[in-house]
Formats: sequence, C-alpha cells, structure tokens
Amino acid sequence: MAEVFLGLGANTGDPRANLRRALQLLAPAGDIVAVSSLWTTEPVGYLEQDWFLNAAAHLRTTHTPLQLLALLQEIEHALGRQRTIPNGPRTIDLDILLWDDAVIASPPLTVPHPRMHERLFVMEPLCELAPDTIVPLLGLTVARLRDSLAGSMRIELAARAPW
Ligand code: PH2
Ligand code: MG
Ligand code: MG
Repeated sequence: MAEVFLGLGANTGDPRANLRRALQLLAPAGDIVAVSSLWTTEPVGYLEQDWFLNAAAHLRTTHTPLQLLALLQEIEHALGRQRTIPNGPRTIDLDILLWDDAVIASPPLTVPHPRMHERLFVMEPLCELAPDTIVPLLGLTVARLRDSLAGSMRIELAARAPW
C-alpha cells in the first residue's frame, strides 16, 4: 500500500462537478482517505482564463506509480481534457504530488511534483491533509513550504469538505 497525495484542479465546464467525478473515477486505484477543502484560486502561468477550483486528496493505493499515472490520464481523457495551451484552461488536471517518501525521476513521472512548492494553489489544500509531511528533496514540511508562499497569489476558501 502506498500513501499518495494528489493535486486536483479545474476551470472549465462545471469545475466542481468535474472534481467530484474525478474522485469517483479514482475508486479502482484504492481508497480516498481524505479530501481537502475546495479553494478558488487565481490562474498562474497563463492569465487569460477563469479562476480555478483546486483541492488535494489523500489516496491509499495498491497501484504502482505508473499504473496510477495511467489511470489519472484516463480520467482526464474521460472528462474531456484537451491539451492545447500550456498552463491553459482545463476540465480537469490530476497531478501526483507525493508518493510515500519516494523520489521518482523517470519520465513521464517526476515525484515530488517539481513545481508544487512554488504554488500556493497546491500547498494550501495539501497543508490541510498533511501539514507535517516532509517533502523529499526539499527536506521541509508541507506547512513550512505553505507558509513561505503566504500572500503570493489570491486564493479563497470555496467550500469545506465534503463538497
Ligand atoms: N494549473 C496549472 C497552471 N496554473 N493555476 C491555478 N490557479 N490552479 C491550477 O490548478 C493551475 C494553475 C497547470 O497545471
Ligand atoms: Mg498541474
Ligand atoms: Mg497535470
């Protein structure tokens, strides 16, 4: 069994419905142990798009990392994700953030997620679920990394779990 933390984001269609559906479709991978609050976040990277809904989830899985990655890509595809503009609008984005205390550097998968510690829209929801978890390679807790990003972007609580 692996303890995995996922980042979820959506900003087209009905973003909350997309996030809910994605969580349902994760069932074959294992158990969703916890889900964070839902956060409304300003777009980062590509600005000409709607604000996102972001969340994090704690998954306990028997899958291997590449099996889970394949499932996440299937779910993104099933929900109609199209890859056009980098960092642009998406019906759903599912990212593996942490996998136990593993470091994985094998294309197509990099864990910890290489940009997670720069993004408050990832670290704020993750901090609700795993504040004391040490992020491999960085050697700092999730809470410490979140605190270092305070005020770096606009982010508002949209709904407490369960949403
Ligand atoms: N995802 C991106 C790029 N920018 N901005 C916000 N607020 N939320 C996201 O999930 C997001 C983003 C690429 O994965
Ligand atoms: Mg992403
Ligand atoms: Mg992604």
